[in-house]
Order: sequence, then C-alpha cells, then structure tokens
Amino acid sequence: MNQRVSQFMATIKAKNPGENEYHQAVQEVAESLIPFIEENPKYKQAKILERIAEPERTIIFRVPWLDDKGEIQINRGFRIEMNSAIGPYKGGLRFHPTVNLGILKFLAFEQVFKNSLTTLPMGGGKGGSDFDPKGKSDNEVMRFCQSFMTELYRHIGADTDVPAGDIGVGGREIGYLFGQYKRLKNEFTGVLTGKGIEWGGSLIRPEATGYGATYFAEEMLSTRGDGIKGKTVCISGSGNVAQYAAEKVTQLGGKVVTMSDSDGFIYDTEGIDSGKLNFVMELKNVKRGRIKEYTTKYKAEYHEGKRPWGIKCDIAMPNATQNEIDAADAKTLVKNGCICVSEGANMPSTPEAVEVFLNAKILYGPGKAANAGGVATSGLEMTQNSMRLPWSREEVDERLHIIMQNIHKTCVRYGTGKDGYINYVNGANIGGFVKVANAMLAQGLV
Ligand code: NDP
Ligand code: 2IT
Repeated sequence: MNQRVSQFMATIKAKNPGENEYHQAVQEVAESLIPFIEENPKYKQAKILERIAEPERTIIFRVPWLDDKGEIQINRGFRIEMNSAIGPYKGGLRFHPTVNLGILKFLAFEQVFKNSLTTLPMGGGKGGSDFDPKGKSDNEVMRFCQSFMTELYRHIGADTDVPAGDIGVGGREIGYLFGQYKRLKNEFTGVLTGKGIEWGGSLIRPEATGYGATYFAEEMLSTRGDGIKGKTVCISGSGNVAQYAAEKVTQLGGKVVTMSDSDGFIYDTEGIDSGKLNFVMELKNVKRGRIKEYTTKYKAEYHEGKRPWGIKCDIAMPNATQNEIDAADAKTLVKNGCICVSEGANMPSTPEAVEVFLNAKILYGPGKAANAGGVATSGLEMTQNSMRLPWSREEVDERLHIIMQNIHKTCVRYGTGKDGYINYVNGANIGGFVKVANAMLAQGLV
C-alpha cells in the first residue's frame, strides 16, 4: 500500500475502531483519490478527504415496540448524515439483524460519491436498524416502523434528509414510515422516496436499481463491441434489485440462470424467464417465502448454503449484500470465462476479489457506479414531488437510461489508464469526488 494511504488509514482506524466495513470502503476510495489529490493540491490543503471521512452528524436512538404477544422489544435505530455539500442527505434505510454503526457508515460514505455521480443534487446519508423483518407479522412491522419514525421524523425533511429503502425496507415499510411522518408533522411532502404510486411515488423507482445495473453492464460491454444479448448471467439475491436486474437482462436477450437468498441458490439451466420471474416476485414480495421453493414449481438445482459464483457465466451481477464475492469466488468466475461484473449490491466484492477482476482486466463496475440508478430515480421522484407533477413510465426510464450512460462516461473519463483499460473503481471514486470537493471548497470550512 502507498505510504500516504497507510498513514491516512491508520487515523481512520484509530478514530473508528472495529468498524471493518467502514475501513474497507474508505480504503478503496483513498487508494484511488490520494494519488489524484497529490496532483491537485487545493484538495490536499483543504483536507477535503479527511473531512469527507467524518460524518456531518450521526444519530443513534432507541426503538421500543410491542410484538404480537404484547411483549416489549427494543431495537437500535441509526441515521448517518454524511455529507450535504451538493444537496440534502439522501440514502436508504436498512432493516437487518447485522446492521451496526460501521456498516451504515460504509453505506453512507459510498452514497456520497454515488449520489454525486448521478448528476442530481443529492448529498449522502444512510440509516436503519438491527430489526429483523423476517418472520414478523405486518402489524409488528407497522408498529416497529411507527416507533422508528417517532424519533427519526425530527431529523429529516424534504429539504434536509430524504431516506428510502434498502435491504429489508421496501414498499410496505416506506408506507408505514410515511404514514407516521405525515401524522407527526401534519405535512404531505417528499420526505421519503420509494413511495407508492398513488401517494407521491415515481413510476420505475421499484425497477430502477436492477434496470440501472443492467444498463451499466450494457454500457461496459459496448466498449468492447459486445452486449447482453445471448449472454449467460449469474445473479445473487432475490429481492428488489435482483428481481428487476433479472427482468431487464431477460428483456435484453440474456439468460439468467441463478438467483439466491441467505439460505442458498437455485440454478435453472433453461433460464429464469419472465413467467418464472413472476413466480419469484410473488414468492418473495407477497408470500415472503424462501428461494428453495422455486424447485417445487420448476426444474432447477438447489444448492443449500452456497453462493452462485461457481456456476459458469459470462456476466455476474451480485445483488444481495456486502462481501458476497471473495477472492476464491472471483478467481472461479474469471476461470469460467466471466467477462463482466456489474454490482447491484453495495460493496459485494471484497478488496481481494476486486484485485482479481482488475488484474484479469475484465469489465468490473463497482456498486457506487453500477447501482446508482436506484438513488438517481429517487432523485427523479423528488423532482416530481417538487413539481407536483408525475412523469410517465417512458419518461422516467429514458432519464434513468441517460443517467446510467452519463455515469459510465464519467467513469471512462476519470478511469481510463495508459494502456486503455478502464478502471471503473478509480473512475467512479474520482468522478464522484470532484463535484463534492469543489462544493466543499466553495462553501468554506464546513
Ligand atoms: P432486499 O431486502 O429486497 O433483498 C435482499 C436480498 O439479498 C434477499 O434475497 C436476501 O436474502 C439477500 N441477502 C440479504 N442479506 C444477505 C446476507 N447477509 N447474505 C446472503 N444474502 C443476503 O434488498 P435490495 O434488493 O433492496 O438490496 C440488495 C442490495 O442492493 C444491497 O446491497 C443494497 O444495499 C443494494 N442496493 C439497493 C438499492 C435499492 O434501491 N433497493 C439501491 C442500491 C443498492 P434473505 O431474504 O434470505 O435475507
Ligand atoms: O444504496 C442505495 O443507493 C439505496 N439503497 C437507494 C437510496 C435511495 O435514496 O434511493
């Protein structure tokens, strides 16, 4: 590691002890940015990177709620307000038992660069809770959401901080959260995105992350005169991002052969076509069942406790969670002929896995670029809320597509090396940094 990077990381680790995912996210960015900052001393002198790595505000709160048996449950709630240089804090809420401060800080940090890449005026934030929605009744989820918002409402607002969904937070949870916010503030505003279409939501927002990651893959492939048509694609996850990535890949003529959840993955050699995907959507979004149940209806292998990266594919789309591809998985993917990785999830590849992809010079699209379509379309939802005028499906999809093409262009501009290989990691980190850094310089010591 470069000496300046290791000095910088020593301070980060000392100030944020035990927050491993946060260290990981900051180090990746520092490795791209420190050489760039050395060439641009105005950023160095103003200690922009040091400031970006310290959240503007961190809120941690108690979330007490009553379960269906009348027993009191206590969870912990968080909101990390990371950076507001280019717009109100913006980023999702994650409800998952693994949630802790370090994980949400990594997500909030990545969000700052991602949101800048979208070209829309959004700062970075993230929040959530260690609450596990799995196995809870709708009433329990509602009571939890109401209690969570009873504290969060005082910190957020349409021009202050605009949360949305992430793992464990979908349309149902956004509905309960919005209802409680409206009740407490007596205001109907665009304080959350991912809202239902009848009450201020945007068409295409549910599809946006998965569609966007697929558009990004198509852009990367086009730099080599290639495309998704005819390609075999391994997808992990079976939630919001995975479902709509599968839909778009299939529409563009690719064949999706795997989907997964935290228990295992299914492998359907014939491809998960639109009829089969409808079954997965019903299974996951309505019945809230396990991916294993796919095999009760369709012919497919089920691999308990395994991730799909051992299956031969041309394109891999990790769409479940952080650090779900390790170095061994990455080597297997490359050995099996994988030419493109487009990350729907945030930081799904370990640093060692990323190194494998970059050394093999395959097309590697890191999450903060490839999955930016979700938050970009949240930005478009905010625009429509401000105008009080909804756009058509075609209009939003067209704008999403153009935004993904522009993010790709930014990555090419900042990430192309002397040998012509596009390092999308450097491209996304530097491209996302410049706008935020210039705004911070202009706004003085904040
Ligand atoms: P969902 O909750 O809808 O789905 C998550 C999926 O990932 C489920 O299949 C879940 O399986 C699986 N999963 C979650 N945690 C783990 C784990 N620890 N190990 C293995 N599998 C796991 O979430 P999303 O689809 O919204 O999010 C997926 C990823 O995409 C996350 O990294 C998120 O940060 C990222 N993302 C999401 C955006 C959005 O708009 N929703 C935007 C940009 C990025 P199980 O049901 O068994 O838990
Ligand atoms: O990681 C992400 O970009 C999201 N979960 C979406 C955030 C948003 O505000 O739409």
